[in-house]
Amino acid sequence: MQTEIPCMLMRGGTSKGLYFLASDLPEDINKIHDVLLAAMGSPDERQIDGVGGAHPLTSKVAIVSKSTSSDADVDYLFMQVSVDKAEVSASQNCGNLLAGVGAFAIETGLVDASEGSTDVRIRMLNTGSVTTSTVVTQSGKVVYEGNARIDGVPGTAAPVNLYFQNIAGSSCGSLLPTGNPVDLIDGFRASCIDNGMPVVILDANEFGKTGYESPDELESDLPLKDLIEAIRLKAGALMNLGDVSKKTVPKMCLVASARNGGLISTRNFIPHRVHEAIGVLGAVSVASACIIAGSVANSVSNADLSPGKHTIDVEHPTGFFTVEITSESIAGETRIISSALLRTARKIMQGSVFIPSKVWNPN
Ligand code: NQM
Repeated sequence: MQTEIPCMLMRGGTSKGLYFLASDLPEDINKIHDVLLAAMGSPDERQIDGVGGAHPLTSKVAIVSKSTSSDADVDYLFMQVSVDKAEVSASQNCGNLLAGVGAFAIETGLVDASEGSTDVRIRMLNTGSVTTSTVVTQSGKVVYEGNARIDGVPGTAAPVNLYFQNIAGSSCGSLLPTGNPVDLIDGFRASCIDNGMPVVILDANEFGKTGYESPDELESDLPLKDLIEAIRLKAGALMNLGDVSKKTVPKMCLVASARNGGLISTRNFIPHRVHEAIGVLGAVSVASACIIAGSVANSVSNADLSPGKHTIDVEHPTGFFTVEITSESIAGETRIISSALLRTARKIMQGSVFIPSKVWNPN
């Protein structure tokens, strides 16, 4: 016997995952974990017995429901399903899967489509922040085709515009959770920042790296990975995240001078595999760090520190991620007001995922 659960497989930005209505899943969180592990085929390096794509970027889940809050239309809970471990974590947001949430909400009737475009206000339950996602819609339906292009995804698609306000300290309590633009951890300069995603920014050169290595090259450097993980565990505690040994945050970002016309070059450990591009809120945090005096990102990029609107091109292994950041300066301290960026998303499959009924049998 198998249990059949309705869902959609969608690409959100440069990631891919299953999108569920919360009402189609169990209420108990531990049961939800079991269901998601079975749906994705974890734990198994190949995820051969499920729909997971054998990489953290394709082993993601969005759980969506009508919002219980008056400032949002829908609630979105993000779950990272480990590939090779029986672990499911809600310790982080995911801005890439977020790009598909507006479309999913319209497709499932949680939000009515307007003519031309529809603004969907999404509460990210992982941190409580609200974002506005603008989705192209026509005649009551989501439009997926269009001319928008994002690096890391072949071809073009309809644009999804994401707008974030007041997301500083969403997981750690403040933009600079250690109180400093730079700390020394294990002898390395580290900028700990949270503007939507806790990220530790490190200068690649201090680790004997150019910062332009491929994800494969960095992943096969085991001493480097051990060194970065040791710093991560210490940084997690300093960033008010507690013991992060089983959490997917903070992310670890090696930065170097831009070399393709952007402002800064990045390689991101998320936290154990290396991203083929960069996460959405990860990019927002790195871009924010660029305009903070004294940070590693600022010294490497030499960014303009003046308050106002900055368009920041963050380079990554497969191109650029452009973030528009608006900041102000209060008593000499930089405050990030909002950020805006472009993503695309696409419904790939709609149907049911089947899991063994011994995992969950609602009947
Ligand atoms: O930072 C990968 C992704 C992400 C997260 C990760 C993301 C974000 O690319 O908002 O999108 O860092 O785990 O999906």
